[in-house]
Amino acid sequence: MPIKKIIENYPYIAYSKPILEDKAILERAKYFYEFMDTRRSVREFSNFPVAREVIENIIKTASTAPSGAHKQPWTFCVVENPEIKKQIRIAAEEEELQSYESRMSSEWLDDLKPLGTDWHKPFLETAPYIIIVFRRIYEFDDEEKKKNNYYVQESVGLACGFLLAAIHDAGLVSLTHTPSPMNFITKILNRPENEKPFLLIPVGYPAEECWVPDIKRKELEDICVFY
Ligand code: IYR
Repeated sequence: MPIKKIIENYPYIAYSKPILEDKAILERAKYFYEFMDTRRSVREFSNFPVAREVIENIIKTASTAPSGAHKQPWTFCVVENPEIKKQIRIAAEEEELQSYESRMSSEWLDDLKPLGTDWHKPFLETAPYIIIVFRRIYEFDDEEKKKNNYYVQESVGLACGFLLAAIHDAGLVSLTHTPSPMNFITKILNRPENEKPFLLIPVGYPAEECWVPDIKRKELEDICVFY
């Protein structure tokens, strides 16, 4: 079999993966589930440094996610500069203070109580990096004409999932943080109009003493139906 061919004028490459035995497939599936089940959102970070190359590889993994028409409609801004981290913390805490004090419903606040969140966001300065994920709504073609991307929300969500898995795989921890509204980020990082902030993800090592809520995950029967 050839490894390359042209189909309808477009280049294709043969896709092949080693075929595993049933037992090996099951072992890997179980192992990966058990590994991913140890991932937790962490709010207490160490300031211990992480090599930039680690972050670069994690982001390359995120960018392997599928996306609408393979447009890869995402930009990952990595903030390591302490001054910029501080500006982000101040602006995020200003919004969060208002959210917690007046914008969020009492039902919402009650739902968050077991997670112990509040408007203080020290991790935005403590973590060695904040990865800020932007969704790119449109691009400019060669004639400077706007071209919309497709399924941007879904695509960027998938890339963030890959990103969190890669962070966990590297032995680091993260938090999916969504200060609301998030337009301050666009201004601080001076991002172009076609990019909208999607998620702030502090990344680093957990603090030496790090506590996470004792949450339980839903059972398979409660999340899955076979037909
Ligand atoms: N964005 C706020 C509030 C918040 C909302 C939900 I839903 C969470 O799961 C966690 C927090 C914050 O980051 O504190």
